[in-house]
Amino acid sequence: MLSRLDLRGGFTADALADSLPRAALDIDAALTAVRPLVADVRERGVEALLDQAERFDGVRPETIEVPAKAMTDALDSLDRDLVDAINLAIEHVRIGHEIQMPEEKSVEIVPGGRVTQRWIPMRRVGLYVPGGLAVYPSSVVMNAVCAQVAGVGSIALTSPAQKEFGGLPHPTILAACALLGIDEVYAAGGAGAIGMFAYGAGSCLPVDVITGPGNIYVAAAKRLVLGTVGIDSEAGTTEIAILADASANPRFVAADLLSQAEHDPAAASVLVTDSVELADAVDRELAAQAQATTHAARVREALTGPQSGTVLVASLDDGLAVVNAYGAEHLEIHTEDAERVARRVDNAGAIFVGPYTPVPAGDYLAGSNHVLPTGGTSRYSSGLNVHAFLKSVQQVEYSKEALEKITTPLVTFADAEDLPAHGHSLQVRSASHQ
Ligand code: HSO
Ligand code: ZN
Repeated sequence: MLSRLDLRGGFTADALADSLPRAALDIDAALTAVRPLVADVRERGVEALLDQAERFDGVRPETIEVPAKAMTDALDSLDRDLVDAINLAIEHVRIGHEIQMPEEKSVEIVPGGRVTQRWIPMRRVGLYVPGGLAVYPSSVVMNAVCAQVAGVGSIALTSPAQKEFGGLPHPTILAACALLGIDEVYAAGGAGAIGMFAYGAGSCLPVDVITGPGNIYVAAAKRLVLGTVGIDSEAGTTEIAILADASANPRFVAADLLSQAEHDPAAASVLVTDSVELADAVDRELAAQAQATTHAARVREALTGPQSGTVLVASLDDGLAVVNAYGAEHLEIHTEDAERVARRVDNAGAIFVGPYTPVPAGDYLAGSNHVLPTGGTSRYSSGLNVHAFLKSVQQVEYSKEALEKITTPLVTFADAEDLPAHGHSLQVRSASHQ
């Protein structure tokens, strides 16, 4: 079922990244499309947002502000088992993110001269939650809990207006907000909503950081406003790679490849293995499981698309080179001694170790975050974590005696850069230079 790339004859590290299955994204075209939408919101504020909702979501909300009652109503009518599941996710994700909080550290550089590393939460953040095909209350949890654990004081959330809900965001999104205690919620989606967060519109004041997944237009709009605000890493169409050897269970492997294919016809499912027998068995399983699954058409399109496939390698070492070059959003390890193998992975949004840690566990309840870098960007960026909502400040304090100790070398340094006034600012304080 999956196409095959046979690298058992070997490969060169340089050519590897380009030869692997990967979706092509035209972010430049998206940037051109979203530029006027963001500019319009910057100029006309709420009116522009309402116009864009009418045009793209097919409904013109009465206002962009979601009333508190809409959120409590949504929670009241939510299935109780789902309420329990969301609450469990909140609890697990909170615990999983609390360990990310950095500690303030302080060091004495010279006696009486100290540098302290402080961590300060962002004052105000904007969380984007997509609508449309994908309505994910789990993404509300991932974004909001992370911001709350970081200690952000002001959290706003936006999600597209839905026609069938009278111009409000989807009720499960609103119910999740109620459970999380998020009361500033907007009915606005797409690039315009990113403009709203960056520049403010109506009662929505500008934020300092925007996070959250979205389609390519949302991603492009976030790139556009970067500099005015901070953004998290780009979380695009979902990807799963699985590194497996002959010991893997093909039913598990197939089920996991299929689970992410269910998100989107453009989703990528990639198997990397040194076992042809396993690859064949996974193909057989995929064919059977894909037929029986609810979103069969979408799954089939994703699994047979050019972004998905099996990569055959000569050895586990080669498999590791392949997964490190690919840098998947999600990487599962189904090998002997999986934990040791996982430690050799440098590039992945998140790593799922062993046969009983499927990606969907992390999508909802494992306690990790599911907003993860896609498209190979795990090379240089991380999954959503508290650092997206924190900044560090170095606080510096020297005593008279400590400053005296660095005066002479500093003056030498400053003179070498032809900046004598720098040296002078120390000399005026120095007993030995007066
Ligand atoms: N796998 C998606 C997240 C998600 N799955 C939400 C289910 N709901 C991207 O990591
Ligand atoms: Zn998922």
